[in-house]
Amino acid sequence: MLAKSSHKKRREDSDRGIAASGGPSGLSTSESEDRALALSLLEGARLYVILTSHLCKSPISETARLALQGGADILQLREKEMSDGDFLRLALELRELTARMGGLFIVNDRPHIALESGADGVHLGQEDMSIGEARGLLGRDFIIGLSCHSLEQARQAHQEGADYIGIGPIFPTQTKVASASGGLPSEQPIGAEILYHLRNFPIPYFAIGGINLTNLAEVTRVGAGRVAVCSAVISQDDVLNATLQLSQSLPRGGDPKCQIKEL
Ligand code: TZP
Ligand code: MG
Repeated sequence: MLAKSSHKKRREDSDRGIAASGGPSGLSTSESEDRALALSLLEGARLYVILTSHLCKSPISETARLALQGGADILQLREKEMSDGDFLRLALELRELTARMGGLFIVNDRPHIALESGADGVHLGQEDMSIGEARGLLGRDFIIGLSCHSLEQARQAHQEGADYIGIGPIFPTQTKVASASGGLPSEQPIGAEILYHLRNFPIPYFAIGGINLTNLAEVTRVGAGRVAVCSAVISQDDVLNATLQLSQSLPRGGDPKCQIKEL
């Protein structure tokens, strides 16, 4: 987790209307340290859990607590329908929880709430604002992640300065419901093979979409040592055990690509 003082400082800077990129040089010493710390936590992260209230079987904060206890490294708050006010209240709660228990906290879609809540970063989709725009609002210290659905989008995300990507959906997922017209491209499963082609990708990539304990080996065997899950954790009766099992099945320490098998 980032030092509480750094979360607090970001909120204060934001209250004064100072983007986190700081002064004319863009990076003050402490902000550089914050970024280095955030990136090292991101590098070490293996299990990324996405929280959406209506998919949780228990209250979302309890689900979040159990997920962290079970070994989740990153929590993302993803609420498509919620008002900004309710989202902010929840984000502040999750910020406090992740800071206390250890874990990065990422806000889906709403950069202003990422700033306001002192989150560690924001996660954007292909249809959201650009990485450059988000960076301008949030500054260098914030982690910016992007959802990608192809190798081309992945390379582009890296070029544009994303800190990590989510790549998927790898498997069919009920969490992103396909539209009646057969689903948007971003909702069609793309299969695990793409992960093999990402094995030397320069920034962390999280395999996402329909991943659970049963099919986890299909992604780890092609080098994806980082996964993002929603229903496999938050919709389970026993969130703690579900998280523990996933977390313990992912390689910890060293290079997550160490398990790669040739296709
Ligand atoms: N982006 C691609 S698939 C997906 C998102 C947000 C949903 C992941 O949910 P689940 O339940 O792990 O399939
Ligand atoms: Mg989005």
